[in-house]
Amino acid sequence: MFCFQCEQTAGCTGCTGKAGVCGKQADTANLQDELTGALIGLARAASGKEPGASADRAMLEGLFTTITNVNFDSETVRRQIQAVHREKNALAPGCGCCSSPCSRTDDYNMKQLWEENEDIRSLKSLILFGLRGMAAYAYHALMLGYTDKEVNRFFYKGLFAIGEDWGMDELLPIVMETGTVNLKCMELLDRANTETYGTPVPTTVPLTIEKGPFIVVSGHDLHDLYLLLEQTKGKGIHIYTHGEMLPAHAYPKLKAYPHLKGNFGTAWQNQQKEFADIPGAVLFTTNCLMPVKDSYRDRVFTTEVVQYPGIVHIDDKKDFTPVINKALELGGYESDHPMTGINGGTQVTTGFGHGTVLSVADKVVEAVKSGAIKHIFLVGGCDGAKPGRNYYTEFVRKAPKDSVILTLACGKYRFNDLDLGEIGGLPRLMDMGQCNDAYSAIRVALALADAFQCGVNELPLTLVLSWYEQKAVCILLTLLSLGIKNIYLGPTLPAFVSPNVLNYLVENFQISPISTPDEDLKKILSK
Ligand code: FSO
Ligand code: SF4
Repeated sequence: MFCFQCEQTAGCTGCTGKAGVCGKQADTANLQDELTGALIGLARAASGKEPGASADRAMLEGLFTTITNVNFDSETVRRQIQAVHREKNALAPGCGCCSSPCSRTDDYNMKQLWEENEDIRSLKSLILFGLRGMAAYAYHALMLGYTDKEVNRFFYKGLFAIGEDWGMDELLPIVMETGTVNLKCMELLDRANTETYGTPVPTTVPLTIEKGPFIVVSGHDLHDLYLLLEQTKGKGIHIYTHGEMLPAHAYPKLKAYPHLKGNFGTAWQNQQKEFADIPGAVLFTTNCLMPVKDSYRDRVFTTEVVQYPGIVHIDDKKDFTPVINKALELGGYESDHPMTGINGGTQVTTGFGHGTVLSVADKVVEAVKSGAIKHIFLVGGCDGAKPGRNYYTEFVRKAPKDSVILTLACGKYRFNDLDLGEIGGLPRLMDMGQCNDAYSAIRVALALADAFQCGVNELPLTLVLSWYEQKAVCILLTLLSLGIKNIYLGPTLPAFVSPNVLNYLVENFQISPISTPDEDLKKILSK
């Protein structure tokens, strides 16, 4: 196997051997490569044609499946390869039985990519990993009935490019286009989420688990949470969010369920410790699933494209009865079970999406003009297991009192239980939502630039980002495609960015690797 798509990749170069650092076994990793090669074959077969809804669905599922911490189950990956082949044969019906094959619709051998010249490999990896992240967002939107032709078509265009013998000049524009199309995709998901469940409102979320049966819902898919809330109505079961599901509390139509009680635990990488002997059921709707330990193996369930060998999977019929029965059987804690964030806080807040922040835009503009707010930081992105991520906690703690911290995605668990106080009636720490709600941050940044009649790069705004997996890649590409400069990125730079590509990013976008909170704050605030 070879895989270097996430931040925890072995030795900061690549996972090889029997298994990846994430626990993905070599046979599954190889099958995921085969699946990606089949998707490139599908993109080739679709060239000059109009793929239909079933091909689009196979495309999204195939790409989403290969994201870090989503699918550890070889059997389901095999079935997906077959499904992709069926779609390819439907698009190019004569190819399978042609007597003089031209190889134009062949599957791609991913070994070719991993053995490419390092700069080409780097650009193609940026496209591939960006597409994987974007596919997850398109998939969630699709589950709510929202889809976009231009977004769907780009998956084929990007994958087709990966299979071609193209140079830097041809690949670079596609890297940037991945970012541009991802903005459209995040906007689509924002529309799907807000039109279905309402505009998020600021909400305080307790971290205590009340006594009695409960289910913890992890991942990003609001539709699954909604279906589970419906199916558990009046059953005496409490529902808690986990990880990236936390922002669900802010959506009026989800918030309206009285049994949606609070948030369980902290960020994804602590799950093996926090779920040990948990007297409740856990449902994973997306990443980030870690190898399941014996102490809670019988109470974990997966749905959507998440799968783990031996773990009960809830299929597309969405009958959550096994999850509900498990929660009732386990019974929950006998008395209220207080939990805290990593800094000892007992509650967190969320719900500061673009709807809320832009509704008080006048206040923000006034506070910046009067000097009450001197700087705005967006400290967001993924959390992860590697040491060095306490940088983000320290950065937020040390940020001056006249600054505001916007945050999003699971990296916020490093500091979201801190009470940072208020500035001019606004909380200093505002959680904008999941990683896909980077769309909200972009809307706010563009609106502020408009109000001050300047470019986003001229605003007193700095992005301090943490990355872990492929959704962070597509978001970073979106920010670059918008021309946003001076981003601070950590905890380490991606292994798939070659020195030449890094030079390009530094020269054109002034991306900086993070150093220490003190040094970076000094550098940012002295500008
Ligand atoms: Fe975190 Fe995991 Fe949302 Fe990622 S939960 S690391 S960026 O999957 O997707 O933020
Ligand atoms: Fe390694 Fe990350 Fe790939 Fe898992 S997803 S095999 S940890 S690079």
